[in-house]
Amino acid sequence: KPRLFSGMQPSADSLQIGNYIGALKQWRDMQDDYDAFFTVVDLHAITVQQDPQELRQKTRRTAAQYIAAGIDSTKSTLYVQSQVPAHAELAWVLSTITGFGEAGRMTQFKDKSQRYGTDKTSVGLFTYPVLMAADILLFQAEAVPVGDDQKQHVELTRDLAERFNSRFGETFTIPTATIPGETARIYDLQNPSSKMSKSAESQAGVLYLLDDINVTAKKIMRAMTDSEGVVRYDRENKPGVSNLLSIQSALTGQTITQLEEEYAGKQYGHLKQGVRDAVVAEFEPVRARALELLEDPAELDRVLADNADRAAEVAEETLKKVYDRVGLLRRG
Ligand code: AQP
Repeated sequence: KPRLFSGMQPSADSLQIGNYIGALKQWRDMQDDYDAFFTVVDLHAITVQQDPQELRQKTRRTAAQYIAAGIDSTKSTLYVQSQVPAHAELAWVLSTITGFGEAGRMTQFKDKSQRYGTDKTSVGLFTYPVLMAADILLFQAEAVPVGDDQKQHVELTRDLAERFNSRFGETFTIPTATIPGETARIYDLQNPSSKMSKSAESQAGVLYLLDDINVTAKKIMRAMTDSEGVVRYDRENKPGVSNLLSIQSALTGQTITQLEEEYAGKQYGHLKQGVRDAVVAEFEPVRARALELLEDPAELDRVLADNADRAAEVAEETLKKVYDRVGLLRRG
């Protein structure tokens, strides 16, 4: 089977619906057709300040949400990034073939560094995409299912793989980002011109997988819309309504056009109720299962450790090849 790699940062207690639609849902749908590696990328999460106790909890919680959403750790490899040292080791090698200007063009870095200011922006945040390239290339992944916001990082990964291959000989498989169609990017419900983020400053417009279902329902009913009163998709002029349509479409599989027809002549309240019902139906069982899994952290840690062993085997093989190609003197 072809290889697949993807991951998410344990940067909050709960994943949000953008992570679910952009990544997790795709993962679940693809895991049967691929030899898949799903990682909780804790080394990425520490590129911004984290509380150490909380980080461990968030890492477990993220893993529990993967399993609760349907990732099967007997079919796919589900592990924690820092438990496989090859990630950091390959990242170093790749950083030596990454241009400073090239890394500086990444829009996620530009956005985040603007948010944090120069003093709080770490070098790690700058080299984040290089670590991501290492994650993907270690597993010789062909497919990388991500949300639209990560497309640029996967492009960089491809460039680095091609550069390494041409400089040192064929080593890496060139990966492709698989991005879910027109509904790939989900926006904040209160600020529909910005991407929804799990570590957003205000939680009012973020739909968290582990939120109480009533809280989720309320956030949807209070979502920002506009004064036109017509349910139609127009990302530029009607970002709030368009976002709600995207969410419902992604969860129910109905097209945007079908939804526009369904809501023709109806008010925004109807749209919000439709979205609420779709989200609640999807989230309720995932939330219940995740909370159940978190009641036995020792068992969860055991599954993660077993899976990390499996991942390390594959990763070590690639790393060894890379060290040889680059000319590092190996122990006999
Ligand atoms: N709003 C979104 N719409 C669609 N997809 C999204 N993803 C994230 N937000 C949206 C996808 O979720 C995966 C996990 O991403 P990550 O945790 O590595 O980091 P991120 O992209 O920075 O996600 P967040 O939620 O915004 O996290 P924080 O707040 O920690 O930065 C990726 O596949 C991403 O595309």
